[in-house]
Amino acid sequence: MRIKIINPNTTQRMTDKIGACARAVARPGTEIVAVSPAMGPASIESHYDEALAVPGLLQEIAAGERQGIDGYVIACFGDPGLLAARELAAGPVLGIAEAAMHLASMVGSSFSVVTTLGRTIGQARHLAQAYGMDRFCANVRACELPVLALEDPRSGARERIVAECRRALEEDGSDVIVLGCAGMADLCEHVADVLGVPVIDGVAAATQLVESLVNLRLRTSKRGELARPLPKAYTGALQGFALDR
Ligand code: 5HY
Repeated sequence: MRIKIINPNTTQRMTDKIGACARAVARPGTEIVAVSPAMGPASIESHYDEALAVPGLLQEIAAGERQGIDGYVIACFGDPGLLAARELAAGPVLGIAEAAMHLASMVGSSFSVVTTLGRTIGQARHLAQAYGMDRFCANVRACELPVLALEDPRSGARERIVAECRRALEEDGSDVIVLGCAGMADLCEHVADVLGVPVIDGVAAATQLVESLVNLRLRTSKRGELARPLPKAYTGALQGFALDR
């Protein structure tokens, strides 16, 4: 089975880390292809960044359809372009926020999301609502860390994330932690060891869930809303996005 993990930001160092974390949980026989699009933002920290990350992400989905990819993971906690990607792909597509929240709801009574910048809290809350996970989501918190600080060993990111996760358990009444950025994937085990509660990284969660869906031969239904988009012309910089059928 071949699974494509798409980091919609263009920071290759983070993509390499995400790929390594996915391979660490993938089953034998699963090939993980981890990519960043040729175009997009260096990090995604706003609605503007998210919107501009989607065309590159969709180019990678379209390429995956030509490469015989069985399933996809969108490795950004905003799950940007998830439904558009599902329309384009035959196989299953999961977002890391969606996967992490669903697994969190199965191993505790409520979870807290710990994310990077405060300005992304709204998007995480919005996704919890959209996925019907808001009744399990005790709170969404931020460490006020820029996403790319996660790639800088001198930033003290790990200590700040552990501290915020500890505060979440003390103040939110939650018993599970969801890490709110793909760039935190490599910290999951450490945070779980320190705090002694389930800590969920969406990259690992989504990788295993996509594997399960493919194994169960479950693919996105093309009957209604998520059917392949109808062919039409796109102009300007988007000309290349026209679909043949
Ligand atoms: C992410 N941004 O997972 C999100 C995290 C965030 O570039 N990768 C990013 O803060 O929304």
